[in-house]
Amino acid sequence: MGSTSGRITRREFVAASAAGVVAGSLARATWAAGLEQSAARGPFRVIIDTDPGVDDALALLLAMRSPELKIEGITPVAGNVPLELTLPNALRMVEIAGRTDIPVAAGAKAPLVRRLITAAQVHGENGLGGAVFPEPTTKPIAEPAAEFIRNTVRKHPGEVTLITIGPLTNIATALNSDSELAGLVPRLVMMGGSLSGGNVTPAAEFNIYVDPEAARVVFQSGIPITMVGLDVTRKTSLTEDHVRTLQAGQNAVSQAAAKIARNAIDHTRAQGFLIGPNMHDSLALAAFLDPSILKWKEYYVDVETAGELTAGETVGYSPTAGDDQRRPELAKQAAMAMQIRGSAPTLASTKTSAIVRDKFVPNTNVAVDVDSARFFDLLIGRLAGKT
Ligand SMILES: [Ca+2]
Repeated sequence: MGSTSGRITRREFVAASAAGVVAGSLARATWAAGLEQSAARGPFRVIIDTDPGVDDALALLLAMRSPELKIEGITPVAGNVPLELTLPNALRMVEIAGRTDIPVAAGAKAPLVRRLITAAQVHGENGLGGAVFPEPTTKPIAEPAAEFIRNTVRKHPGEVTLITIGPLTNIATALNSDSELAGLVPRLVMMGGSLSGGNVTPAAEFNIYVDPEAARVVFQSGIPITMVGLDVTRKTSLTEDHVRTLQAGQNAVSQAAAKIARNAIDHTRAQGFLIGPNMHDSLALAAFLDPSILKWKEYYVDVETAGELTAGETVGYSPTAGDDQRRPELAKQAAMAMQIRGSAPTLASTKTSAIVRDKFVPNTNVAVDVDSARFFDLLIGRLAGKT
């Protein structure tokens, strides 16, 4: 959808983004249909951007056990713990899965413009909840993550889905380096955001909180986005039964997953929580593998970057959310006329209007409900090697 040569102007970019949203609706339809036929169509090319991270580790193992995926590469980023840990943790996972054929490219050490805030209190000092695995012997490729993402997308235009389960720094860096790149990405599936309150602050989910400016680049890029946020991941909880099933699995992936899961549950319990840890990142993978596990609703989503308390909040606009229902014959008309409104301009600002966009155009398919039992059947079944 972008112009084919040279830098594009702001006007062209806006036009391309609008076209991208329309193309995105089509892509969404073919995406879901395509997955049903995936056995016949062969695997989907994906890049997994990640900050392992306890649930990242399980998500990576799930991905590497999923024949629907052709994993072009894994791109660790700083997030749950610093890059000095997320990079070797990603390498450990490819070694455990026997998938050292998958390139791992080192990503950003820090967010675009902010200091790195980690979640070591949740993921343990080593990022894997204290589960210890040997030092990896596999090395990352020489190409940095953002370059790897750009080159891989350019090599297979329209084919590489980005699955992001960490802060979006690597993706934003790739998009900022190449104004046509967004138009070549068919879809980005993220664990991130929330339309029902945050987990790091009352407003923000961790992945968006860490690098809100990067998240904003992604949401405004025109790439059709699938958002699997706290609205649904909070409804997943790992149990003792899941761990027992993993422990019974007679393969390296199952045993490693059991060890990570065991530590994660113990850690959660030690903190006094009544239910096991949420499987945030694996649910994003599952959403790509089988979208029918979740329920979806289209929103225009943007990211708060200016707030002193709310940076990283994902704000979802929908003509059918919030307002009282109208008579059906007026509802469609009102939806078409709905403007995207931001905060009122201050007296000191040169802006005079609160209107951000003239008209509602969805950019994100947001997961709003999940069948948790079906999700765990997929996750635990594949990790344990039963399916
Ligand atoms: Ca993560």
